[in-house]
Amino acid sequence: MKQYRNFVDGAFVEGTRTFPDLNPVDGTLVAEVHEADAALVNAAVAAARTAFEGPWGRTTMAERCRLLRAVADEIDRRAEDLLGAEVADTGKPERTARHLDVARAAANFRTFADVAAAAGQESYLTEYGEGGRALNYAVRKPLGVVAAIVPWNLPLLLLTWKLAPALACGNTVVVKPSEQTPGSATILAGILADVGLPPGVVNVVHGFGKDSAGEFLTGHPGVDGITFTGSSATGAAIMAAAAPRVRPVSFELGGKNSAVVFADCDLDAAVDGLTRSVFANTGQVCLCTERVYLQRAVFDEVAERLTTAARSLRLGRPGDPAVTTGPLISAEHRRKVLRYYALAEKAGATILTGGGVPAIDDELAAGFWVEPTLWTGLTNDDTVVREEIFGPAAALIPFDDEDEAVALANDSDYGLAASVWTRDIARGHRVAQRMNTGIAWVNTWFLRELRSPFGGMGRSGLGREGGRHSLDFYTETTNVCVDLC
Ligand code: NAD
Ligand code: 6OD
Repeated sequence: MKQYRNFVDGAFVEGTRTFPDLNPVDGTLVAEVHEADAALVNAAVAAARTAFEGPWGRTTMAERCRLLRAVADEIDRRAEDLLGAEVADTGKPERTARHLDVARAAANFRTFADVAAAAGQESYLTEYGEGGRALNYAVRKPLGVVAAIVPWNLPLLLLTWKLAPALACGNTVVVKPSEQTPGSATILAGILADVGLPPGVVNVVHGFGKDSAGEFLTGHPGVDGITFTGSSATGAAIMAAAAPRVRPVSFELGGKNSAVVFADCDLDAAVDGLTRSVFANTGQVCLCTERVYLQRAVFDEVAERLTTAARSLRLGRPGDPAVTTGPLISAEHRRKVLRYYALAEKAGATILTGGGVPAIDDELAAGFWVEPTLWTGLTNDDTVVREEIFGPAAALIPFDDEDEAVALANDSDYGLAASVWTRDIARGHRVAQRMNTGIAWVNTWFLRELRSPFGGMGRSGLGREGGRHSLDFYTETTNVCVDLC
């Protein structure tokens, strides 16, 4: 049986106990994962500290950027290994994993090498008193030992989104991948060692959150900053863990994202975009749309076309090129999603399609499948329209005018993403700017510019990452003021 071990101080290390890594497609065992206990997490943080205080702390930006580019090249070279691990752990179609997860991992390393290499520093010539002058300039320094905790939905994309800028800035890192998707992080640890990252610069500890590696790491006094992507509830727990030592945190959390579709939009493009935004990765992308607001004049047509699109999604094995949609990540997550399906019915929703567990081949029956689902007849007051489902489901809700659409979309505790569909470019800008979300797309969805700020408002997160915003989080700044008189 395949073993996924921890990676500490440049070596793969066993845990005192193991837990199973299951393939969500059919419930079979992918690997045994070695759980890091408190002592091993201590060792990982100590190794990261030693590496930070050693030669890594004295590397130049140019050296680190060269290493980042070498990592990207090695990711490309070992794409099939990473792809295999990602697909086995998540069950997502190979096409999705290849184009989204693995390609983005390499792009993350290249982008942050470019961003870091191009970053300047802030400086001011300050005039004071009677002809006095001083030079103020800000020096960026790495935070130190960074804890990076990531979820299971886009495991490699989200890990490298944090790791690349943290390393570019000169930090050392202890990574805690999701217990459900330990594979790609373990392979990446080997890649980092192969391209020459010194021992201790990146460590990977496996385990769970509570009473396990996650809590051991976030509560560790040797950690200088925490970057976390995951649920809002876990974000709150990590914030509490970081509070006593007032450590910086960066949070990318849950969403309850809206799409606003105006009657003047290009309907073909909107239906295509909505199909992707509701059902991509089986709805398990934090940016996925779960609330679709449709202008009344096109409500019936869009509802009908979206239903047809949902019904044409093909569930099945990741390697089948005709398959569009994989399973949910786990039995526990499926129970949660099905609870929302039941709540929608109880609230009187009309189920346009889906609503339950699909009929599927016997050999996949032990997998965690659910039907792509669309509802009408719900309002913003219903629980399923307020809480994040994180599954392939959305409620379609009518609106009459722009102000009503904006009010409905902004009526949420979350504020991660929105999309606006219209041919009226002025309205597109106007409505997008009024969205209380970290990102608002117009006539597209999940089109990413890695230098732009990414993050959420409200329960969706704290801070921004991406481009120079990542550099801001992964560094501390000393302002030097030199009197020139
Ligand atoms: P989760 O919060 O349950 O777990 C995320 C990670 O945190 C895992 O590695 C887990 O082991 C760890 N963890 C759990 N409890 C912990 C604790 N008390 N202390 C330290 N670590 C702990 O989230 P999930 O179920 O893995 O992921 C799905 C959630 O992530 C959804 O809410 C989704 O919206 C969100 N998400 C957000 C973004 C974003 O960019 N905003 C991206 C992806 C996923
Ligand atoms: O594209 C990104 O950089 C990013 N952080 C995406 C997050 C997706 C959430 O599931």
